[in-house]
Amino acid sequence: ADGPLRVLVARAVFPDVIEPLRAVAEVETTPDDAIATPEALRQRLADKHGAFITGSERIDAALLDACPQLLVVSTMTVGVDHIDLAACAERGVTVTHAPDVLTETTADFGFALLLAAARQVGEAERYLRAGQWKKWSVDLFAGADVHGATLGIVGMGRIGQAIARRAAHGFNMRVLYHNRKRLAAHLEDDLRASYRELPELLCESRHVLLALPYSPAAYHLIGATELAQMQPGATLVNIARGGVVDETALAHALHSGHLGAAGLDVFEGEPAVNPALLAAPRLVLTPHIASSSIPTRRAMAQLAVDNLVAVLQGQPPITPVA
Ligand code: 8YV
Repeated sequence: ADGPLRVLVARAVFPDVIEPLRAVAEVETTPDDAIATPEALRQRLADKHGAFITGSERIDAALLDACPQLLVVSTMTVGVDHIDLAACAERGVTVTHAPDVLTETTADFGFALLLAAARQVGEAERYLRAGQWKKWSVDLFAGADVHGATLGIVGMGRIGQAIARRAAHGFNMRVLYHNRKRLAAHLEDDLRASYRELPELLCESRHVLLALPYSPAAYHLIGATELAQMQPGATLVNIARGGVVDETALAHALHSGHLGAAGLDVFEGEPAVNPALLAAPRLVLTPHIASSSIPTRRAMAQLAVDNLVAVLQGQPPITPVA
């Protein structure tokens, strides 16, 4: 490219992590609210060669056509469902993401949501804060056990496997999994996990945790039919993407009492949350924070920066999207 390379950092991110970018490009940083609309992103990105984005910025064909100099899009997320990969490939735009660095932190949070849902941590805390705790009783917030129960994991990638390890080795759980591809036998042995088709997994599991990447094929993978296949009193946890679950059907399954509890970190219209979910009982809701520990968010940003620096210097990306 002629003249200096230019990079947009589309979010307020750790300034010290961004700093090395300045050695290879002119860096435009943006306050968090500056790119609230696709039009604002398009304007800021129009003359750039590189983009540092998060899961909130949508990269589609129309945007790419407005950014003819763009060489590389680096997202600090593992999920890439916000990026039109085919449109990037057609235009020769390299796409990198941030796998591995968030796996353990995200798996921790999957367990946090599972435990919080099964043991009604959110509702119990609200009850106490509301001054409703007048006496102890035997069945006060009596929930389901997590340890020793059967956990069904849908999506056995890096994060699913990290959850399986915690479940089998730390909580003595029986682990079932469903995945597009079966794992190698030695990996199944190591994880103590057994493959199931989705309907069998749903009906055999006390707790079901969703950790699959989003694709159009995963849209409402868990709907009314699948919820009905789950055990009475079962728990559903979603740390994947909101679109995987039919939220209205989930709210029904909680209201009817068929489902024991649920925990959601992701929502179809996030940051807007379906009012049916807000009104549903025994449901723990968090604002897409499964990867949000300080060290991990720094590591995600660092990897996104390292990828940008590599590509802008003409080197191969460290973690390209396959
Ligand atoms: C992000 C995520 O925090 O990496 C992912 O795919 O979902 C999270 O780690 C989220 O996308 C916000 O940018």
